[in-house]
Amino acid sequence: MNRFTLLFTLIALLFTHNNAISATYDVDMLNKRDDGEKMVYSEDILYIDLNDTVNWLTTSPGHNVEFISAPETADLPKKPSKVNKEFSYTFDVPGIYLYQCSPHKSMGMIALVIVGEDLSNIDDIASTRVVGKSKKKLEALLASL
Ligand SMILES: [Cu+2]
Repeated sequence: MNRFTLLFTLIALLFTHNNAISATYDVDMLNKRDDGEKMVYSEDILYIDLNDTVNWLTTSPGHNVEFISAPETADLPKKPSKVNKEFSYTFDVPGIYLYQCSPHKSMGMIALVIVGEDLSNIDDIASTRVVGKSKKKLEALLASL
């Protein structure tokens, strides 16, 4: 291996290593969003890479995170997160995740996380039972994908 090959290999390793570092995203749980929507997460649809982490922040009081549909092999929390508590989850299975706020699930407080640009479980998501205003919202979110 000559000096240039070594240098190239080191740069390539560094690049690969940097790409392997996963990202962390914040989602605000809100009573009102800048666009006027009430009882809403800051991101209706959040696109992330595999092994990225999402933190849901208690920016407004009274909200939580309850996963209601996800890729089959995803190891999800057994219970909804506690209301008024920050919650974090690392997504290590690709696909679409649908979650809602337990207290405001009928007010359209649902959102999607899409991991690794994988839409393969979209039919499961589309047939998930949501309530009240969340029905139309889910349709609109899926139509926008
Ligand atoms: Cu809520």
